[in-house]
Amino acid sequence: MYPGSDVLRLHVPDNKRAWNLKFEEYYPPNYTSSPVLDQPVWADLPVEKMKRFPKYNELDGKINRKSHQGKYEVLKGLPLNPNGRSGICGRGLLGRWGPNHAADPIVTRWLRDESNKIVYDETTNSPVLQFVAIQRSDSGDWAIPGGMVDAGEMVSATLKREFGEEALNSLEMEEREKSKLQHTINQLFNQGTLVYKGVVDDPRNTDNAWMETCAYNFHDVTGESVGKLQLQSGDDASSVKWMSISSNIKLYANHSTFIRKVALLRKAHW
Ligand code: RP5
Repeated sequence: MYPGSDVLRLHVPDNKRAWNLKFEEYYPPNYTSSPVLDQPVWADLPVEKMKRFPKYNELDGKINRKSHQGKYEVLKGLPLNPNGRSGICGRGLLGRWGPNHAADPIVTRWLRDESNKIVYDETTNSPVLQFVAIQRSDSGDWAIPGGMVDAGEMVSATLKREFGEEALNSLEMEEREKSKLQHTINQLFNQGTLVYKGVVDDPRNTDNAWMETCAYNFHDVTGESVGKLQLQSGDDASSVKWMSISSNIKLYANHSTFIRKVALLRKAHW
């Protein structure tokens, strides 16, 4: 079932997923949700209302329609998901035809005991890393506090903005408090490590609209910077916490694959 709807995806066997594989009986349902059809600023027009097709695979004015995964195909004016058939066409809950760009900040610190010593996992003998996780209010899943890159916005700005809004509730802060926080975030977010760039296996993806992200790790080595901040959920997050990283964590979409990369990078327990 497509999220937030009663539209059922058409089953796509693994051996028919790629667009170049023949699948003659492929007639997926066409669905675009009403919030998207209401034409908010973050959404494109329906194809029938367009004066021209978007400039796919290019920077289209301020809108980035390039994929991190290279050039994608366009069929009869509609872009095709680089990961193949999804069992549904249209845009679903996504605003843009083609890639919908997001950014994911993975903020980490070491798990420490009362005497401030780093905790090691007994089975792997590796230090335990924690990351700031939010609970999404749409699906209830725990996730990285990522968000959409606004038209014309730099990814580095999205990473800070989304972390502030979702994990620290910056939208509801007084100006003075906000600028103090901004300073701490700026310092930590100055040096990030890219851990993933590409399509997200997001439940909202369709044949013609899909999520892509840049996920960066920001590691607070001493635990004295962001590691000490008071977390408070805001915007479209209903909860926030430091989550200990291990192979048992269940997260939204394929976020746990990004977290695994961070664990490997930091030589932490997984
Ligand atoms: C995921 O959706 C991305 O990885 C990012 O975490 C998130 C962005 O969408 P919203 O949280 O803004 O809905 O695909």
